[in-house]
Amino acid sequence: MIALTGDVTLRVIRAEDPRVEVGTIRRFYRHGWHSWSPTGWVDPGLRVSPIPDEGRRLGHDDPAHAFDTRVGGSGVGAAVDAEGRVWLLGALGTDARVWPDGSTLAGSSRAGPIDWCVVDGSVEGVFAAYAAALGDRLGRRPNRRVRVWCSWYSYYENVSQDDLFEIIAAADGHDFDVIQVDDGWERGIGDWVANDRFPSGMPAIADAISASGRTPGLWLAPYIARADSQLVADRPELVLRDGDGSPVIAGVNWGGPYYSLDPTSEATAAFVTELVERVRSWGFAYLKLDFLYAAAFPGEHADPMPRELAYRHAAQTLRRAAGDDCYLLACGAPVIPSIGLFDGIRIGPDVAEIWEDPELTAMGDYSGRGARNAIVTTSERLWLRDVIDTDPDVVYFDRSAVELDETTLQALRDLATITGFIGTSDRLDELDEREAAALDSLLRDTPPVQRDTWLRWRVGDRVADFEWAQRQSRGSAS
Ligand code: 9PG
Repeated sequence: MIALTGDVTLRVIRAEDPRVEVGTIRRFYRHGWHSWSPTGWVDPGLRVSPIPDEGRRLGHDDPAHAFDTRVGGSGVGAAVDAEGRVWLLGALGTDARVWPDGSTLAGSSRAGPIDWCVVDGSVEGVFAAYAAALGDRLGRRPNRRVRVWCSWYSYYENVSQDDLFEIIAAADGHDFDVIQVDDGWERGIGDWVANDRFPSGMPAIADAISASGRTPGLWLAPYIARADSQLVADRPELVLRDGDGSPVIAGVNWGGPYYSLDPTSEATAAFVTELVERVRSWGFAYLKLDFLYAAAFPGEHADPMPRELAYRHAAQTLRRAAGDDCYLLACGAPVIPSIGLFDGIRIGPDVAEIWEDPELTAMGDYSGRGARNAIVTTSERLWLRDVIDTDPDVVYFDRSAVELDETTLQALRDLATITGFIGTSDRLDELDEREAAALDSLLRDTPPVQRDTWLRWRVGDRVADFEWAQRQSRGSAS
């Protein structure tokens, strides 16, 4: 099939190991595996070093390529040739990898022969054509403008019901659609019952949010469980195992390792279905489903299948259990396999009150918290907004709570306007008048948004250029 739209030529080929002859490859578009994984245009000869810290390494990018020394990407890759023409090789199936190999773009799929898009033309044109093809193949959910208050970036894991009741009151007069309780409400990762800071129980929180006219939102990490959770003690059969029968560790956080649950086992599907139905019955209609990459980890599946196909099963289980009218935001999620099943997806690492964490930068980990990592990865993934809602993570308005300069805060606001996914975590009653006005203007105004070049946008009458963030010492990564 060959389609020509404007300046773009698109072919669909079926192959297990496609090769696209480019000629001299000047730049390579490396697409990170999941929400937090580094993404962007890099030197094709870039040497990458494994992240030395094992816990960080596990949550950083595709574990099957954690020790690669050459650059490669997940699902899609692109190259700029000597004349400035862009060539894109992008999977229309799962389990695909693309990397620069001499004068070619090389691909392979662990799922066997799959369909691939081969597109050439302008950079905006090739990504738009690929996004359209992905939507046709994997499905599209309605595109929505989302205005959400989320508890994470002010309260973190200490959030309490009293904090929520205060925020619900303080949100009065601000145009939020969703108030979302993040990590910190649960007894433990895997043990999805309200903890002591929520003595009234989660239905009371959902009721209070609903009564204020907003959609109640809740954070869950349904496909992981902490090693020391009650779930792992009671239901060890849910845990994904490796070839030796040991639990698969998907990462280290919350002070210890957490395991993947086997997304292909009927027992896990029943557990996840019951969990999602339960939180839906509490009244939550917006779910931030986090650490989903764990459902695409390698392991001995109960029903053997390629691991991103297993992830797609997990996504289907979540959608079926939540129902069509529940907003599902995927986070820490393999990006391409999330299309069509989730309403939105986080497309970068966590924003933070700091520009970067020097310790993470020193180990070459650009998937960690920090405004720089979030701005760089998100601005390189904006092509996805054609096919799925894209969440750039929160904007800060309370200047006293952050170490970020005005340029950075403006970039976060611009990314929110461009994506139409507007989030904040600020303690609303601590905003001064000017800060509250800035929040309201972001929530209410819909200035026209237009793309000038890959990283330069027009937002109303302003230019939003994300190039400067790239130049702020991301080492050799971009
Ligand atoms: C809650 C948070 C917030 C946030 C998510 C996600 O690598 N790590 O250890 C790691 C920890 C937390 C994290 C990302 C990576 O953040 O993106 O918005 O919901 O979980 O725990």
